[in-house]
Amino acid sequence: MKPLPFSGKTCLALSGGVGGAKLASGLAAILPPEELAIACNTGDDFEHLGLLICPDLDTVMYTLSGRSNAAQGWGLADESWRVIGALGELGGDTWFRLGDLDIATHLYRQNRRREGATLTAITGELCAAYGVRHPVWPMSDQAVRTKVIVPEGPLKGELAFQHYFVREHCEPPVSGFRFEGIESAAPQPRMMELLAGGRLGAVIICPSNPFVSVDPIIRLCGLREQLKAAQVPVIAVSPIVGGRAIKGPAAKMMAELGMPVSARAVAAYYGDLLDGFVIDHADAADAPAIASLGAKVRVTHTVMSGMPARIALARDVLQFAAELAG
Ligand code: FO1
Repeated sequence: MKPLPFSGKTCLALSGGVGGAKLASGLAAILPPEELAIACNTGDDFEHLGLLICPDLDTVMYTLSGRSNAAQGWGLADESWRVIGALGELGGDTWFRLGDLDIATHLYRQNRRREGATLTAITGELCAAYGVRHPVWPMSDQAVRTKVIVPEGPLKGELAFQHYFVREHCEPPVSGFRFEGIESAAPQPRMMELLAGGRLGAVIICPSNPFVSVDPIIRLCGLREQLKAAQVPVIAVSPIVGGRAIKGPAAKMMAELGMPVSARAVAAYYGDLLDGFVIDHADAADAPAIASLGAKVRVTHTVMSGMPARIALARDVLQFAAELAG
């Protein structure tokens, strides 16, 4: 096995959703904490039952801790549902499934927020408690909330992300997104320091939904410019394989936005931000067309059906980044 590249450097992974957490865990399995930092989307966050829920932060944290519910992708393994069940008995909201163990995370976070701690600090405390040694950062300590724009029908207007994703099961057709608060949200300072400093080795955009997991991060003030100015490879892994998303509404959204549902369309969407784009063997025929867009293309196995596949993809991505850096 070739030695890992970027020793002494730090790779920045941008992650959202379950797919992002999977690659983040593969990277964390092979890179030590000082050589990997994970910036997570917080556009999915929402206040629910008096608690601030941070799904993409918690999914990365639980996945890196080895405690996540692998079948579900989100939440904790060995979960029980007595509190949400009792809440239902009382007539409370149960559409968003909060497990008993997961509620401990939300209670801790809510209490620390009440004490004035930043989301970055709270996430660090929770990660330490869950045994996660790699830095996991919210993309910003200020609230950014993804609104899904529904152009017609009974839900016409804007839907809060979790109302779209969970309560409405991603059914309403979408015509766009708005990231409320993004104009005044400061990008995660530690991420900006890493991007501006000399320790950065590569930026890896995980196979997350480009519209609602990656865009909220890269559209933070000044971040896209900073990514392009960074003298390191920026690589994305396609979340679309063989014309479909492995998990989540990315493919449905692309169709509703009038885009072809293809890895190539994702590469075109990211545009000149990318130095490299990683696609699955299922899309190998698209490689020349994608390469003509400007980014170098790597064809490999991108479907992560377990820890060995996550680690293999992480290695591939790092080797690819090293070749581009070379
Ligand atoms: N996703 C669901 O489809 N149904 C749920 O009831 C649900 C509850 C939930 C609770 C905590 C949490 O951290 C995530 C949860 N998710 C649930 C997943 C979440 O909606 C998505 O993972 C992200 O927002 C999409 O990336």
